[in-house]
Amino acid sequence: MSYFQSIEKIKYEGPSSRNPYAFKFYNPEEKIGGRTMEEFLRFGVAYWHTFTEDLSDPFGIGTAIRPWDKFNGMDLAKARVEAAFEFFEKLGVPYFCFHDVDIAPEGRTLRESNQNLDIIVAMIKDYMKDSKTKLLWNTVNNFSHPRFVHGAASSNHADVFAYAAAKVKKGLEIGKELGAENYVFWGGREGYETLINTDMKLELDNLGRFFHMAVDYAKEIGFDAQFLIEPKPKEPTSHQYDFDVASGYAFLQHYDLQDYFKFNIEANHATLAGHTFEHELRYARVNGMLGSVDANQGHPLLGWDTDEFPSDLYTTTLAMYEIIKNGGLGRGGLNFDAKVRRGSFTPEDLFHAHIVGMDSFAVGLKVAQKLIDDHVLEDFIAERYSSFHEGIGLDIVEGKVDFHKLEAYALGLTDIKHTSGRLELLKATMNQYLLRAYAGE
Ligand code: XLS
Ligand code: CA
Ligand code: CA
Repeated sequence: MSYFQSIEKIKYEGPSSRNPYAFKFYNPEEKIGGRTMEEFLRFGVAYWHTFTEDLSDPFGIGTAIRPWDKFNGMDLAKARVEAAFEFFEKLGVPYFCFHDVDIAPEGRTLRESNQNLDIIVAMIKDYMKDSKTKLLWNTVNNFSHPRFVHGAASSNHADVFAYAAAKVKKGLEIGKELGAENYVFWGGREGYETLINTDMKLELDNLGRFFHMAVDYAKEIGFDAQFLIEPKPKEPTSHQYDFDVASGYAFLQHYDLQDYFKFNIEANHATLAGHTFEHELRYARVNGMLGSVDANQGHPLLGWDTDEFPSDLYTTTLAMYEIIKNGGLGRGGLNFDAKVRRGSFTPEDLFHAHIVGMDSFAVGLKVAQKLIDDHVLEDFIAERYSSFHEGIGLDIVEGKVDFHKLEAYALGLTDIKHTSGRLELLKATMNQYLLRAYAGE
């Protein structure tokens, strides 16, 4: 049975194509900086937003019309797997990602939930044999069910800590079974609403213990995926413990976990934290902690996690700049943790959404590579910091001075000459590079 019968395989047709079911910029075989776009971008489809999501919001029920709507329970779970692999094939994506509850319904007991998972995981494994699409990462949903009302590993209730551990244990086993490249921990409800009922120290220590147990269990079963923490500052709790990369990195170092984790950076979470997407990528990169990316975008006027498909070329360019400078994402990829808008409820919209996301990152890759090849930002930045390349600056960098020497030097200064930061000139140059890529140059 076909779920997307009217849609053919999406092909690259180039910037002038008017075919809505074609890539205009994403050309999987095109080589950029020595690697094909497909190898470099490592796109992934988020199972939850594409196959499970019904597009409901706090003010209205779901609007999504999906060809698998007629099924229920385990039949629905199976239909979604069939639809998913048809979608992956038609879109030509190399990866997908899921939470446990996206692929199989929860049972009345943990045992029953695990049995449901076993059936669907076996089915997915079977489909993966004939598909080029692999598992970028999996995770477990330890936040939706009422048992997680006060958190999971940071819950006040020890039974919930145990239940959450059992679910992650199963998640790690599933990751191993399906050959996942990474395993993600997003905070979910790991945070708090108010300090007047919260033991923050115990919650943080418990989170640290939980992650160590996960590391130990992965080692025990020989699951060698890269572990990833996905920071988010708020939502659902008002204070999430993994606020951003900087606070997440401090947490990992404090609990001696920094060697086992990297970060999965989501664009919308970065902006919720009051940062740019590229800030989070840079912070992770310069600390050797950039693992993977949740490729989406927030709405500039809304203060919550809208998870829109990425279309802002300026941002995708700056993001790809960081990723190229990182030497790629290694085992990570660009997962479209993004959902179509509530008004875009047809199955066709799922294709349009992924096409705009893939094309936007392809443009970002091309423009960023060109900027790097031409040393546009590098030369300017090197010149801007040139005072550290010689004299007192070089002595500072090489650790040859102390406050006494710096004071003696400063006392002899009469005039400090600054140069312009040339922000507007650099933005104009960026626009030039972006428009040249649009013209196919
Ligand atoms: C929610 C998160 C979540 C993680 C995986 O805001 O983005 O979907 O990516 O649990
Ligand atoms: Ca995410
Ligand atoms: Ca999100």
